[in-house]
Amino acid sequence: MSQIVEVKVPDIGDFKDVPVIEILVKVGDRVKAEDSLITLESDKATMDVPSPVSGVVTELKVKVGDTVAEGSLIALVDAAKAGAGDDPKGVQSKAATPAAIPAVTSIAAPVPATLAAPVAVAVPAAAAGGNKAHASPSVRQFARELGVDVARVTGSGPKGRITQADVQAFVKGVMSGAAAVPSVSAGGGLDLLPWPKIDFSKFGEIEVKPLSRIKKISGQNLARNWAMIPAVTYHEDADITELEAFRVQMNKEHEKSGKKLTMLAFIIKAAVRALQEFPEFNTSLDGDNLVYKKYFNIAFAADTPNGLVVPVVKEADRKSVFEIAADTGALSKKAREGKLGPAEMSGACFTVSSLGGIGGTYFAPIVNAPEVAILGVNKSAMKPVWDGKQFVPRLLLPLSLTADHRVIDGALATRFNVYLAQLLADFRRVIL
Ligand code: CAO
Repeated sequence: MSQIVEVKVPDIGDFKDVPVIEILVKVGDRVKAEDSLITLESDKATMDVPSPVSGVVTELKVKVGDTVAEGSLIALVDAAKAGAGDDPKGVQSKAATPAAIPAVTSIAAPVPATLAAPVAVAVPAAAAGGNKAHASPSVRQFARELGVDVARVTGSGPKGRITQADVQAFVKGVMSGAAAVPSVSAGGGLDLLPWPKIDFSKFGEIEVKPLSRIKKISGQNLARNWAMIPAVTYHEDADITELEAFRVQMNKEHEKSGKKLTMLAFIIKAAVRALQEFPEFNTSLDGDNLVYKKYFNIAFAADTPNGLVVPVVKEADRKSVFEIAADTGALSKKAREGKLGPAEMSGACFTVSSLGGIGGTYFAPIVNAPEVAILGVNKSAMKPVWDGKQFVPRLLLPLSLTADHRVIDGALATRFNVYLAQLLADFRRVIL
């Protein structure tokens, strides 16, 4: 037996032709008394119309964009289908009108399985300018329950209004390290599929080892940076024939002192000069602002038995190449011993990731947010270079610069790369 209840717009004051801006349920949804069904927006306020009874929505009489007034029929709810424990209040009359529209109502909308428990999403505060997000009271309440600042959510509804689906998509995006990246389907979030769950033992023998702590932390950072930064990698070769000869000569001269110059130290020194020449590379995005740094701390990726860490050479602009080499040597040793402190891994402006001691030709490093660029370096190799008359053997160092396209355009990135290659080709330019 069904017990159909007509849900009508209650007394909303003197308003006529109030647009329906959001439908919060669909036919077949089970609702509890006081659950919001639709959202209306007058010139003055946004209001939710709750269901007066528990039951199942059997018909929706309005759609987004329709206009309603007091008494307009918005939905039919079958109160006979109220679940056990629900109180089918107000079922006596066939046509039920909610007593009033609460300013903020709570909805029991289904939350994706992965978010079954409210999740505190660590989202930075809204940028200066305050919360101008358009969202109905129920959506705001829903966002609050999930710990989401609605100002960070991109709305896909009419006039950019934030819907419940937008909040869910945003949370999914944050959980997957990709907050608020627009999607082609829903307009928010990445709509990612869950990670494939496969029983590999079905196919052969396996051994399961937990990820190291460093891998877990760096993995989360890398996933966020890869998903959130529209990055492009630019390649260049630097002719380091003379520089390498100079480095070898210097190391011979300083053999007894125990001092050693590395190519990495020269690259860091040259990178500082390039950052000074191209200040956009020494910045970080902060909302709609770009923070220009007047200091030059250069991080470098260090491969350790426990995973990748990124120690920082502080004030590299004030250090000689010998001092930088001593710093990278000491920091690499500490990194391999797992003894780096947080202060030694923070405050970087730009990162150099050198695989030169191993090999490779080129690669595409991931920007180390909130920096805006990273330089990848591979193994130098002797190659024939045309000098206008003949091919001559030159030592070429492959450079791979990845830059955040929100801050750095391709032309600027290429200018930076060309300049950096010039510095390495003739290191006297660094002191100019
Ligand atoms: N081309 C050719 N040879 C190079 C070179 C280059 N670009 N860079 C270094 N080498 C040589 C060095 O000269 C050294 O040889 P010598 O002892 O004869 O001088 C040898 O390779 C070993 O160098 P190294 O890599 O141990 O030392 P480094 O100072 O160049 O680098 C460090 C230090 C910490 C950057 C490096 O040990 C390291 O960990 N690299 C890996 C970084 C990494 O994993 N990046 C990827 C991040 S993204 O996943």
